[in-house]
Amino acid sequence: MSQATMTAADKFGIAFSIGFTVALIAIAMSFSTMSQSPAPVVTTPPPAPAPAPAPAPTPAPAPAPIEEPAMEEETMEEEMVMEEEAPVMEEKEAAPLSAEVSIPNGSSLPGCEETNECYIPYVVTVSVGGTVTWTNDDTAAHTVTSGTLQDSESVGAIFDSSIFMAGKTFAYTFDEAGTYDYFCIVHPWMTGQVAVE
Ligand SMILES: [Cu+2]
Repeated sequence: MSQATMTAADKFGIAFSIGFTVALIAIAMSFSTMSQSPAPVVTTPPPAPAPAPAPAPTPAPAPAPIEEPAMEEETMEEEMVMEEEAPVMEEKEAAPLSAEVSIPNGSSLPGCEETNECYIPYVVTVSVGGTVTWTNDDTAAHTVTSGTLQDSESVGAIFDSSIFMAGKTFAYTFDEAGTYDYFCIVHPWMTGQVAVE
């Protein structure tokens, strides 16, 4: 039997086979689709924790104004204060090693004692070891006698020039500190002092 002579039954059988196969495939495909239909449960991962908000950038503090000039001024003020507070050395002028006293003209008459001008200066100062020189600038004779007339024992106890004439001088060196009174024996109102420091 040749292909040209296939019977109708044969043709039907072939067609049926093809159709059946196609149907099976279609069903199979549908099944596979159905089996896949339930969408796989997609487990959504927990949302990633939101990143911690970045700390707001704190604005940089404005730069402090430069105060160096002020500091320099303060330093200068401190230095000035220190200079002001520096102890000032008060140097007391040392007494001289020599001094002069004048017996002025007219001292032989009372009255010069009213202004302490019978010996000028009335108080003469020298240092220990210093020498005082008296000059008779009057026309009369005088003395330079230690002590006071009121204390007879003191009269001339330390020094006494005795009478010396006009234009003459008398000198005495003092080796001990103290205040020495003296006067003129001829004119007892004439008094003076020597201060030895
Ligand atoms: Cu005198």
